[in-house]
Order: sequence, then C-alpha cells, then structure tokens
Amino acid sequence: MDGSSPVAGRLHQAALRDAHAEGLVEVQIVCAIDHWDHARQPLTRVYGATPRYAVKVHLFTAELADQPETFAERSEQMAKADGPLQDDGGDASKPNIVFILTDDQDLHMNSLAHMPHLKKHLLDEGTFFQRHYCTVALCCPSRVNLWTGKAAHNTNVTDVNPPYGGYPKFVTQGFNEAWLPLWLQKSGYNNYYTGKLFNAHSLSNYDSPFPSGFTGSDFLLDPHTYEYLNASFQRNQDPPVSHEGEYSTDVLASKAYGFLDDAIAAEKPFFLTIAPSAPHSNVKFEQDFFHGNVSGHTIKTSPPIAAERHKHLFKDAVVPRTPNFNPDKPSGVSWISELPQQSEENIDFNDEFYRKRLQALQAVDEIVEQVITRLDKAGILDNTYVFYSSDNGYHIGQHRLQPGKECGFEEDINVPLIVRGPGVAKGQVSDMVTSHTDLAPTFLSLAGGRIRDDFDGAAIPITSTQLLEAKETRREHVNIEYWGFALGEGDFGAGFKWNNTYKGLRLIGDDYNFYYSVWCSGEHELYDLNNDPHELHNLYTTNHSHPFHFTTTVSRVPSGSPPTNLYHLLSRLDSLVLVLKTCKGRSCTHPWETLHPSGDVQTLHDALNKTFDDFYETQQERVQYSKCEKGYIFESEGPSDVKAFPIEVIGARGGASWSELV
Ligand SMILES: [Ca+2]
Repeated sequence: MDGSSPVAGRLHQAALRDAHAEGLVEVQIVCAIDHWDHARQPLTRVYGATPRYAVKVHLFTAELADQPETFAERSEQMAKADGPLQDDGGDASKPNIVFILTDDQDLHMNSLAHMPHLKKHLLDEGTFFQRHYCTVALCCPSRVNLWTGKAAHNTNVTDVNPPYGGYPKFVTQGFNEAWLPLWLQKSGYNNYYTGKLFNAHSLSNYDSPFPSGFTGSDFLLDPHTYEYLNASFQRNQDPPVSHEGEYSTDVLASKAYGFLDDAIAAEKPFFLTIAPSAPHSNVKFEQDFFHGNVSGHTIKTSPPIAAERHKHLFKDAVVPRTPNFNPDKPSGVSWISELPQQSEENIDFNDEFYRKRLQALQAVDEIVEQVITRLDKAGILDNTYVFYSSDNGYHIGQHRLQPGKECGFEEDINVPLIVRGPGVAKGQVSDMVTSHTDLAPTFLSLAGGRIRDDFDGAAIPITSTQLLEAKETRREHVNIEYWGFALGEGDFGAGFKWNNTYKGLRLIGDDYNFYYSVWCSGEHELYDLNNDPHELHNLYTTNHSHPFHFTTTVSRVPSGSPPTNLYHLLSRLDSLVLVLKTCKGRSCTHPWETLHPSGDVQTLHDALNKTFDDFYETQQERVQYSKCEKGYIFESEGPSDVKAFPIEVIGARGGASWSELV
C-alpha cells in the first residue's frame, strides 16, 4: 500500500489497526465529510458532519489512532489550520436561507399537488426529499427538536403545554441560550422570524424572556395562534398587537416581506423563517386550557379558514380514498383499534375539512411565489437556499381517525421537505432518509458554522454531489417518539385520547421498509411498508416463527435476501429502539455502533447474521414501559442498558480485509 496516496472511503477502527500492523507511518485522507460515517468518534467530534467542506486528515503515526486524546488534539490543530470550519463574522458571500415552515401540512393527502407556485418554484427548481420525517408528530416538541438538533428525549420538551412542553419548558430547559438562531448569529447571520414559534408562547409570557438570537422577529402568540381571523402578533420587543378581522396568513406575509427587505438592505447573510399557522385547524382556547384543564371542553377545533379569494376553490376535492381510508376492519393498536367506522355524515364533514385545508394553503402558496420573485428581483436568488417543510404531518380518516396528528403512521410523520438553492438538483426526488433532527445541523453547515458535539442529527446532503457521495453511507433509520395525548379534531373528534405514549422506528433499506413501535400499554406494531404501504397489517400479531421474506420496490435491487423469521427480525428492531430511546449525539445517528462497537454492523442485514442471534434474542433486554405517562419520565420507561457485542468474538474486522474496508 502506498502511504502517500489519498485514501477515500471508509476509515475503520480495525483498518487503522491493520495500517499500524503494516508499519504505515503516514496516511493522508481526503474525502467529503459525509464519508466519516465509519470514522473514529474523535474525528467526528472535531470536524462534525459538515458536508460542504473537504478536509485533510494526516495521521503522522498509526499509533495515534489508538490514542484518542492525542489523536483528537492533533486533528483539532489541523481543523484550525484548515480554516473553513471556524465560526466567523458576516461574510456577504455566504448563502442566505429562507425557511418556510407550515403547521400540520400533510404529504400523504396530496396537499403539495394543490400548490402551483410551490411546484413551479420549489419542486421543479429543487430537490424533494420524499423520506423526510418529523420525529414527534406534535407541534411544539417537533419544533424544539428542529431548532435544537436534539431528540425529544434529550430536549425533554414533549408536549404543547407545561409541565412537559410549551415555550416555558423550552426556556427552563435552557434552550433559549442554546439553539440555532444563536449559533447562526455566531456564524455572521442576521436572523428574522415571523409566525408561530412554539405553543404556549403567549400574550402573558412573550417577554419572559424574549426568544433570543433574532435581528427581527414578529411572532404569532397564544391563545390566538390558530384563530385565522383574530391573530395577535408581537414584534421585536414591542407589546403584542391584535389583528382581529384581518386574515392571519396575509398579515404574516406582509411581515415576512418587510423582513426580507430589511435583510437585503443589511447586506449580510440572513436566515429568514416564515411560519404560518396554515393549514392547522382553527382553534379557540378557553382560559382554563392554559391553567391545566386540558379537555374537550376547553379547546374548540374547527376546519381552517381560507382567505376570501380562495374560498371558491377545490369544490370537488375529497380526501384520497387510499386503502387505509375508513377501512372496514379496524387497524392499529390501543385506542386506534377501537375506533368505530365513520358514518357518511362524518366523511362528508371531513372532506369539507380537507377542502378548507387546501384552500388555506393557497395564501401560503402565494408567499412562495412572492419570496422567489423578491429574491430574484434583488439579484440574490442564486445565492439563497429556500427550504419548505411542515412541523408534523396530518391524517383525515385513515385508520378511521378523525382529523389530527400525534400518531406514528406515515400520514403523521412523513412530512414535506423541499430544498432549492446553489448546487441543488432541479426537479429531483431523493429517497435519502432524513428527519427534522437533521435540519439544525443542515442550516448550520450551510452557514459555515461549527457542528456541535451534542447534535442528535447530521447535516442533510442537499446538493447532487453530496447526495451521490452519501448514498452508500447515509443511515437507514428515523427515531420516532411520542408522549401523552392524541386529539381528534373537528365536529366528530370526540376530544382527547390519553395513553398515546409510544416509541417508533422507521427503518428503510434497499429491500426493507419497516415501521416498528412499542407502546406504553405493552402493545407493538410491525408494518412491512414494501408490501403494506398503508400500514393495515400488523405483523407483530402473527406467529413470530413465521418466515419473513425481504422484498424491494427499488427496481435496481434484486429481491432475494436470505429469508429470516419475524422473531429474528423483531429482536433486531427492538434492540435498535433500545439504543435510540436514550441515545445522545453519535449514538443517535449511528445506533448500530452502540450494539457493535467494532463497526462491523451498519445495516439491518448485517445485524441479521446468525452469529448475533443469541446476542439479540437472549442477551439484550426488550423495550417496555412500567407505566403510561403524559411526558418523559425516565423511571417509567423500563430497561435502558444496551449490551455491546464483544469485539473479540468474531475478530477485529469480521473477516473483512483492508482493501474491502477502504
Ligand atoms: Ca403542527
């Protein structure tokens, strides 16, 4: 092996040992940072997962590889010497970022197909990430997850209201001093935000304290956040202003354009978030709701209200009649499996609810058009990334559910993510598995900021080059979490369902596509979405010795992976949830490494090797709760100790050679 040649690809602990054994004295590695999936942890801690920059790492002696502290110190010196990973002041050449974040917008009921401006300016001009997920299908926990880059079990903001969530909980958890706007400021960005920030951010607590990190802000405030014709906005450090009688999304649009003008005039890179409440239900709260009386009597939900100019649209639109729409047989587990089939009157009401959501989205679609037009007119469109997403998804009628979210079904967790900007492929669809936990690292990467050690996600490869490079190494899982209530919205909603506490796992490979969940009630779900895309057949309820055959919907991949059975499969999925339910940092992005520190296992197929049967099936504890809680109470969430597979049992490299590893 030529020690002076660049080596690209996987860097492996075992490979480093081999390099040492071969007497290698210098390795020069030049690769995009997303290739560091298999690198030693010290390297990742130093460099983060910033895909924009290529880095050079010199290992002057192979011995350094076995001395993590020295290794990290040396690497850090080089990171400083390399320069671009350092935070800096305002650099006008840095890209601007506009983030349009809607509330409760679905991906699975075709809302995007009813937004022509979004199609023209974002889908046709950018990349659509069709496997993007929120990790908590509820507004506030999802937004805190998104703005901190941390899993909900690490933010411990798991509800919309105190004691387990809401803006006050965000503050007491210390995140007003540790979140994306502050990190972007450190990278020289002006930050602007208009719209909904968090739930329970209200007329009474908007200034205690003010959200930190903004050059300009104009927030929608509770209790009027979801009243389309009675919104209250609160600008910078001014008192709140009522906009009763005006259309909320239009008020928000004018504020967004004002901030865009300010941002352009400042001649500094900027990050502008536009967060309308559309297409969320129109909600009226009674005062008691905010004083702990959370019930169907203190919250009144009704369909969203459209702007007058859009009320005539989509007269024939109905909720897509997918196989899981109001099915003849109940589906799901827990309270979902007890739902009655919906009556014609109920379905008619829900179809009208659906039409009003599409209508309410039209004012958002106009914002998309205006933002692009204004960026173009200012001559900065080519240096601006535009992101479009929703805090969580939405269901109407699937699995007999009334309008709402809070479930682990695809309708609720698989949300739109569209990105356009420099280097982003136009009109492309990516099947990369990504989540809201990745957005803070993504934005910070684009801003040239230093990736934090405690991020539970990793920057999303967004350019065509990055996507290509990440294809073989990007992870396959999303960690889904939920605590507390589910709320059926609308006239037939029947209020709150408690004990909606569960942990879920989405796992997607070339020939598998699973959703696995464990509920606080002890119930489980396993759906094979390649064969059951609408999640109607819970495989967990069938005999676990039943064989399982892998199949693929990807034409380039032949089917025919070795058959296994449900017992083998479930033990691996459950163990992955055991890791993810308390993961921090790298163990969230690389959970297989916690189970297999040698690095030999990177995918479900690797883990299904028979060598590991006893490890997964008898040694590892199963995920289970001791009690259903309304928030994250660690003591009620059962076993959390993860056993690691000992390295020496199968040898350091699992039989792979140096050449296979690099
Ligand atoms: Ca929401």
